[in-house]
Amino acid sequence: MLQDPSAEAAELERTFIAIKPDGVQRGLISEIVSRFERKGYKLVAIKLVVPSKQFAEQHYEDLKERPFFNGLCEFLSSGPVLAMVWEGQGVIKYGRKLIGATDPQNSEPGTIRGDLAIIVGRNIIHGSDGPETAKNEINLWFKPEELVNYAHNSEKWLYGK
Ligand code: IDP
Ligand code: MG
Repeated sequence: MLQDPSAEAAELERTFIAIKPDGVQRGLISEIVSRFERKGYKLVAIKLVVPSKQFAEQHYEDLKERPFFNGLCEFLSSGPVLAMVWEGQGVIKYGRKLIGATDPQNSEPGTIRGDLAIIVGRNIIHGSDGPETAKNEINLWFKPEELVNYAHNSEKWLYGK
């Protein structure tokens, strides 16, 4: 049963995480990547990109009625963004916990935004907020061939199988 590849596939969960231009410019890439890596999640895709404004608008489409939408999209497209896909059991929901509340004024200490950011407009990181958005965002930012399927040696220690 544990050897059944279809059972393994059912457990596979992936989320889209991006370090925004402020996080990149502030030299926080390794700090942020290491928090996901040390938790035990598996990095399956990573690239540094400068998204166009139109691409940023697509990414944040659900926020287009909000007053900060234009500034947000201007900012996301203002410089390099580190786009990543992380995999692991529960990574979508727990990834959001690692990131912390949207407004760093409300993010708990110990979270990425709580420890490393001060204002909501410069909160350094994005993470998918659910399974549907994770799927859409991964498809928006990455081509299928950019996602790397591989076994990680740590998995048997992380998951006990
Ligand atoms: P999230 O990034 O925690 O998922 P969302 O509500 O999806 O939060 O908002 C997307 C991004 O828009 C936030 O990360 C933040 O950069 C920005 N944002 C959200 N609310 C405000 C606001 O009230 N003023 C300015 N920027 C905001
Ligand atoms: Mg969001």
